[in-house]
Amino acid sequence: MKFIRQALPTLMMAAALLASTAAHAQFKNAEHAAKYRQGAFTVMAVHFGNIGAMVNGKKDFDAKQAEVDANAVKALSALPWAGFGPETEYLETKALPEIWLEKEKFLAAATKLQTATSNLAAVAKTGDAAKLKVAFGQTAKSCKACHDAYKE
Ligand code: ASC
Repeated sequence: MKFIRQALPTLMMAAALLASTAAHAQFKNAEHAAKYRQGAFTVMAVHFGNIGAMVNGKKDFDAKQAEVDANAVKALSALPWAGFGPETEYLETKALPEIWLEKEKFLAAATKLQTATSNLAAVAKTGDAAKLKVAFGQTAKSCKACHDAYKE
């Protein structure tokens, strides 16, 4: 158990690398890769926004819907990173050069988001709205940290 816990960050990085290699092969060119990552972020924001509306009282809380949304956020949060390949570095987007200058730091932040979204999905499954509000806040913090550092 202790070994697993110690090895977890390494295993997660390895999994992320594998996932990025797999997705990378599908891109036609740099523009396509950027469109892919932007699409993943766009869809993720819709589902994350649904949860936000529910936990902030702008929409009635629907546990089943929250679970669907959280599962979508979790799955989508694994995807965009493959779209930040070196060939996309010089495209004109809101992505800042620091992404490519500090790639390891950027990917560590991406891994942090995925930890937060895994927790979000696990909490959504319990149907506890108060706990989901907390998990939503933690995930939003992770989104924001990356936007502050890496998004124009
Ligand atoms: C959202 C959304 C984001 C994050 C971010 C959190 O709902 O679309 O990008 O939350 O604003 O600070």
